[in-house]
Amino acid sequence: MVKLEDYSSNIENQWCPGCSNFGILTAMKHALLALDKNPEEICLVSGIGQAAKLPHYLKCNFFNGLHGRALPIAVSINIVNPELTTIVVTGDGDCYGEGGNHFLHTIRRNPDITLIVHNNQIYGLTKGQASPTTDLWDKTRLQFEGVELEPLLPLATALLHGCSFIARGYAGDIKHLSELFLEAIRFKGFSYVDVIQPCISYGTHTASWYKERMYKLPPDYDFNNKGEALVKTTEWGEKIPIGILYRNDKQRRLFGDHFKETTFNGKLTELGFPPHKTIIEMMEEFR
Ligand SMILES: Cc1ncc(C[n+]2csc(CCOP(=O)(O)OP(=O)(O)O)c2C)c(N)n1
Ligand code: SF4
Ligand SMILES: [Mg+2]
Repeated sequence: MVKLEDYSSNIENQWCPGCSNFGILTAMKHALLALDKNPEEICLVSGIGQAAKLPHYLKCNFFNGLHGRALPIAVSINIVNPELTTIVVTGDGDCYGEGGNHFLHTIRRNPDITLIVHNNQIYGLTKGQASPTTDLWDKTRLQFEGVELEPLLPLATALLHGCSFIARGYAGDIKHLSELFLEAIRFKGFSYVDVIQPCISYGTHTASWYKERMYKLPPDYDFNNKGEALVKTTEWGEKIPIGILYRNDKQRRLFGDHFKETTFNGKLTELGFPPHKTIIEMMEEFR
């Protein structure tokens, strides 16, 4: 039986005191505890940013790579070793800006991984430039006359590209958030949770701004209905829905299934590298 302490890392935390990222970290630990998996069965993958530091503060396998590039790494990890529970932890800049292309194409691939985006609507680590989700005309430390771009609607984008599990949580509601994480991780296929994460140092909105607008989707909301989900995933501003916005229970084909059916149906890690030839033998073929 796993205990909460099993996931505790002794790396010194670099987040601002009082940052809402701490709530996400606690929610993640509780979700992993409820999964009852040992730390060695989990792999967290991140890029660069405040959000991307989360794997440092949790004891399990992790890969901390380049800005915006967490998703392709996670897809590869999942293909090579599908037994690892692979979770990407990223920020709104990392995922929707620098990594925006990977966001779209990973949804199309449908690998069996979970994506968690700490959405503080700002570039936190680099001290407050606008991100793809900063609201229109919000003033930042760089865009001091206001942001003149319409914000991206990432949840609606995910829905339109076939993502089968789409949720939004709030970093301040740890119980609800850990339940969303648990459902997302258990979901077979690409699952995606965008987390409202107020940045108290550089964010354009306070925690109260979010609290006044957020509401939990009612129990009679039908998250299997794509039409209703389109309405909810585009709702932002006066009202902000949280909960599972969309779930497609008709399982889509997983990325890698075709390869398993036609080429190799085992764990790639068992093949070793290179699979059949040495690198020198392979290079000889190109001479
Ligand atoms: C290729 C590249 N471009 C830019 C940067 C600088 N940079 C580091 S973190 C960051 C923004 C991170 O924002 P976000 O993903 O929203 O994370 P947060 O810090 O807000 O959690 C940027 C632009 C970088 N490290 N690499
Ligand atoms: S800059 Fe914002 S997101 Fe980053 S640690 Fe500080 S409060 Fe948190
Ligand atoms: Mg951010």
